[in-house]
Amino acid sequence: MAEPMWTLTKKLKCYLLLHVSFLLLVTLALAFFGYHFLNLKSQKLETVLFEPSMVVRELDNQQVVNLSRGKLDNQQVVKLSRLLNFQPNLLLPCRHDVLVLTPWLAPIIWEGTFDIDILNEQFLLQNTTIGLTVFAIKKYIIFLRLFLESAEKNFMVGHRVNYYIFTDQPDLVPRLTLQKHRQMVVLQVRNYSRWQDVSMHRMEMISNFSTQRFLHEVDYLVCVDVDMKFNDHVGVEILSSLFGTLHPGFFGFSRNSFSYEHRPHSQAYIPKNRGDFYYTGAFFGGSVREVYRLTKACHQAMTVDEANGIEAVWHDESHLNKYLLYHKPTKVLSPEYYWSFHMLPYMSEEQLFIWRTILKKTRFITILKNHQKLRN
Ligand code: 48C
Repeated sequence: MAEPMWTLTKKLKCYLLLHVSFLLLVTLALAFFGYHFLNLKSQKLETVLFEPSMVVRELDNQQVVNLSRGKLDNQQVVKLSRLLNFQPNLLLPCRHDVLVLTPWLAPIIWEGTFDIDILNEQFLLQNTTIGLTVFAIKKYIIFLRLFLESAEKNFMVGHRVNYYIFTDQPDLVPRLTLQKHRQMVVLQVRNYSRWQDVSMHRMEMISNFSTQRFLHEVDYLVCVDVDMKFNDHVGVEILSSLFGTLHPGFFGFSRNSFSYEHRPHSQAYIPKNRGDFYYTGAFFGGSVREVYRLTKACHQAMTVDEANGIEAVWHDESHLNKYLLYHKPTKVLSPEYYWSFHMLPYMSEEQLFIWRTILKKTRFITILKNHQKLRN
């Protein structure tokens, strides 16, 4: 039976009212949950944005308490030490007496230019392993014990280190008890009658072993001379993709007096009035990949020179300088990292005064005064 109109209208109004109320409730509910969801999202985003980076994290209060009770591992100790470090002063340069940045924005490492606690934390958290290559061939084997003992005391302390010892006399390599996370790898290699050839073929052997072993075993390579001693801290501050070390004998001199190879038909040729710095062949390094490229290029260049009947004036060191001129190092080590007290008698008063002023550390030092006796 048909319903009176007014009844229908009333029912319609009730239906519409219910429908609108329902929609209103749904809208309110959506608005409520939507607000909280977005709010949570923004909080999460903020956390992610401002969460400490992987590399450096700060300890929470409980960890600080644990530290005071001696319950933290060395990585956490490193982190806490960072909290106690001073804030860098933007208006006060760390060194005003020496250049600390190259024109290509590579840092030049001097005492006072780095905070070792921050750097240790960064490299520890990346579980970095450093390979130290050293050659002890023929009579140079006698330097190995002091070299290794001083490395145990001052080289990359607290980090993972592989000592790669290239020698023709493996039985004479001293067997030291090493710190935790360090190992000694003895690599038997041939010798050469001329000391120049021994020195130059280091590039070939480092490049060969870089692909065979180093690429899979370590993150960085540090390649040094053996007639040396680690006299003070040498740590992760030196690590970068590619680094060279300033030779103290040419420090502050015009590049025209650098002992570059100036004969055009040598592969190590550098024209007069060219050059940035004079780097020593006794201390260089970088990532395995970059050291492989450097040593491979230098070995190839020396092979070409040999075929052309020419030998660069300072052998592998000349080729290293050529390479680093055209492949700029990403970090430069100051003469703190290659110092020879044997040079002092040959220095002028002015030079001695300058060194007394700027040289705050002698970290890696020569221990052989006269090479000739040993080489003949
Ligand atoms: O191991 C040897 N044996 C040699 O007869 C000649 C060089 N060498 C290696 O080459 C040593 O590691 C030397 O330290 C290095 C070349 N460097 C020197 O002779 C001086 N430090 C300049």
